[in-house]
Amino acid sequence: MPDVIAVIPQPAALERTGDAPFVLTEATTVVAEGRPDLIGLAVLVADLLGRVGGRSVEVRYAESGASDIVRLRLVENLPPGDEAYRLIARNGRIDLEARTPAGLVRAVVTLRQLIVSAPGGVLRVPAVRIEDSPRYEWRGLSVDVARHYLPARDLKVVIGVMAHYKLNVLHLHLTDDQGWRLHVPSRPLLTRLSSSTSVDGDPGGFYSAEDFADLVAYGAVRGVRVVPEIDVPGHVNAATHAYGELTPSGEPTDTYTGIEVGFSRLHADLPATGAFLTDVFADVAAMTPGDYVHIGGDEVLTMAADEYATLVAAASAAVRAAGKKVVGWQEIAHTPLEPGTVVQYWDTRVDPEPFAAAARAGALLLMSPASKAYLDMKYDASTELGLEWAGHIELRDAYEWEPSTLIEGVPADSVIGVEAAVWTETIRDLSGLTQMLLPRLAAVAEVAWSAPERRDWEDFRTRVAQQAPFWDRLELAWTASPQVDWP
Ligand code: TNX
Repeated sequence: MPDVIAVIPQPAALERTGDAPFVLTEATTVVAEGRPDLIGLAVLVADLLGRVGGRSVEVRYAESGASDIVRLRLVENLPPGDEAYRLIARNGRIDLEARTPAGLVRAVVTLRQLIVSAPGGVLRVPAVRIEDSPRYEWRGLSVDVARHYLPARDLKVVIGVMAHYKLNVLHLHLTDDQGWRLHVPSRPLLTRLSSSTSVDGDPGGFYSAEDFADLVAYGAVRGVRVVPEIDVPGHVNAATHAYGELTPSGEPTDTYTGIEVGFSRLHADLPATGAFLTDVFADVAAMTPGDYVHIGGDEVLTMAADEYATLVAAASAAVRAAGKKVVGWQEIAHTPLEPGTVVQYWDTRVDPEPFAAAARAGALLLMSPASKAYLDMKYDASTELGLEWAGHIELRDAYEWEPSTLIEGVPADSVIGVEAAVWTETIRDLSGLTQMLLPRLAAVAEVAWSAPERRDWEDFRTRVAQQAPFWDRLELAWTASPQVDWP
């Protein structure tokens, strides 16, 4: 019987070549050109092969010997895009080719998923030829670290899981009513006074500038960019608790550890508000090497439309002045937007026309439909954690949906990508988080990466079953959805 091939997300093209498989031996070495950006990656590949093989694998920086090698190479003859790659495995050698180091990272995780342990402890890679590139350039996961704080070491585990499924954007919801999680140099009281709280009186915490830079670097090596979200002009109780000047009375608000939404707000007519937005977004932009900063904009239930538009415009202007592009939750589509602004769609219960209008005006849509991609929704009524306001999301629900036709009147080429989201009102730690993410994150990742004609539920079901040993090896908690025959 041929070795099982179970790559997620499904590659654009994968063929078995019929050659003998590659066998990982004592003599296997990784070969790469000695460029700084390839050296780090070569070390990562060697480490990975060494870890699955239980022995150390060496790296060499010049072509020598044509056998027992895993070769990393930058080439041009590939489908367009930074993330396209080719993987050719056969007896004696594996070639990983891409246009950029980011593309090689995608090839490396595919290789990792192709390794099978055959009887006798032999590790092999079936002889295949894969040519692959993503459908969407934005394949994200949003994590709410405000309702419950998650230490940076846990976020690194999340980044590892994301990279394994070729997701490339970690969106961090860093601020909300319950806590402020990022140190902002110009407003030090935000973390000094508002970081120690979480939902239900659970412990809080925050990321220092160094923690954040370290996380960004950890993601960069794995092809994952960080998009920070500072949620305004609602969801701001942590800010108004730290700075009373942001409230009409001048008095700070009390801490909040419940899970209601929509009650807190900034005020456009207070003198401190403009400076707050300018300084905070300038600081956050300066900490962010990526192109995007998220301004929130969701669920402001106690504000007139014109004041909301004024505050969204002020936050957006601050982000743009700092050289970044703006992302906001779908409510910002009701305000005038600059072309290139990313509108993150989540609430499917509303009129689609404002999104169609925003797209006509040059906005891009990021698809996070709550009923498919909100991975804090319960799988079914028996799920211990999670909420239910957008319904239950079983694995198949997270898999079978089509981003390009989701919003009536929004053309396919206005869709920049797909993002899963996990809100943490009921999730207090990494184990809770991965129970909600796995296996559903793998499903959303395939929606984001694979062409629609390459997606097939029955086929996905059998591939996702093969992921369980990997999650177990990493000691990640996951949910045994009854829709899959787990091994
Ligand atoms: C809606 S979606 C929210 C969050 C909640 C989430 C719970 C969005 C932009 N806002 O504030 O945490 O539902 O599922």
